[in-house]
Amino acid sequence: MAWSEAEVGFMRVALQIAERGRGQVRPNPLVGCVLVKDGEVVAQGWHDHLGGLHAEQMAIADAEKRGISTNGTTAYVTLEPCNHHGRTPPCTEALLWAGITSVVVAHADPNPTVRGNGIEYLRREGFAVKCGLLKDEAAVQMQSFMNWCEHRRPLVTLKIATDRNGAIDDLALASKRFTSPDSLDAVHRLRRDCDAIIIGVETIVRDNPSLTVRRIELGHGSQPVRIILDRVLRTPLDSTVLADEHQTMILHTEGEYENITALSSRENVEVVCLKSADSHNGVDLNRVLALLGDREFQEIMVEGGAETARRFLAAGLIDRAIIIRTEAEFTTPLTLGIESDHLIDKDLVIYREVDWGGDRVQLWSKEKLEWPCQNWP
Ligand code: AOF
Ligand code: ZN
Repeated sequence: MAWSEAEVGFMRVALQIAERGRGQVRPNPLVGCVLVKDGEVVAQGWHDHLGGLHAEQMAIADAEKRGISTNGTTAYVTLEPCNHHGRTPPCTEALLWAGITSVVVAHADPNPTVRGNGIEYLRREGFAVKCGLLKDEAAVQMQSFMNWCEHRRPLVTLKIATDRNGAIDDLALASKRFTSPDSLDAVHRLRRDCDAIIIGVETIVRDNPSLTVRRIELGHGSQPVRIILDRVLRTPLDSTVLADEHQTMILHTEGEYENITALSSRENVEVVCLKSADSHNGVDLNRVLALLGDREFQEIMVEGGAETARRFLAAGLIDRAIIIRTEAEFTTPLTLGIESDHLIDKDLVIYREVDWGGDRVQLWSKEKLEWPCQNWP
């Protein structure tokens, strides 16, 4: 279909305002909508937070607030309007009641419970409907939602921080932060965008991290669930991730473990046994992703340590990698054992190199997977 410059411009605005929901609407996708009358945007809306209005309904409410009639307007919306009663009533009906007569859609909704029906409904009700404007851009913007609808699994981002020689830890020093404040902010933004953070138990034992979003506003978002890969259940009972009020999940393999009762009795802690084909290999990572997919987790991050990172990479389960190389130099270095070649072997390519407050950062992603947005995280 040939699109006019004006149409492209309107959909670009819709995509831009959809970004305002980033980190706030999971497991829903980012969606934006503008209402156009006489060649001008007269109202706009976006999906702002989970349980909040859908983009179309917010745009209609925006018009009402400004005293503008929605009669005869055209809606440009980045996702096919829903036609189901979910957390909100159907957007299709809202568009109808508002007297909107044309709808331009960027991307069909791949969610099986709403798929196709929205556009069908609108056509049946006499709307002029056009689809596919800036479809690829919309697909990138909601890629974790799209990926989840198709595969029922989360996308996995590996984050690694190293010293100037590629070591991830200094065995001579107590654990401390060594990345720049800008890098730390970026990591917290990334955490806010993730449903879960995965770490190996060794990292819990050595660093006792809290793995929460603290440096930036959480807004309507929720803290990511901390997931500990802990084959034989040795997470210390006084770990920070157990002591605070946020959620932690501990995944172990079959066996009799002393502290299982103490761990399971914590309100914020869930202990799950995953069968492992080979007990020496630790928790089966494919099963981990399947479990998280069942819970509608769409975006997760692997934050360490070295063994966990290597196992995820070896299994070909890394979709993106963020490698932060600092100026620090460790005296007793613990090397990571992951070089560029290993990433390339697993079909990852460098998307971009950036500077985060003096740290040199490589952003990698699977060959056909676009980076979620220009300035992400
Ligand atoms: C729209 N406009 O702005 C969004 C849509 O649980 P609910 O009721 O919020 O519905 C969530 C589903 O609706 C979500 O999985 C996706 O298929 C669609 N999202 N639809 O018409 C919107 N966010
Ligand atoms: Zn809707």
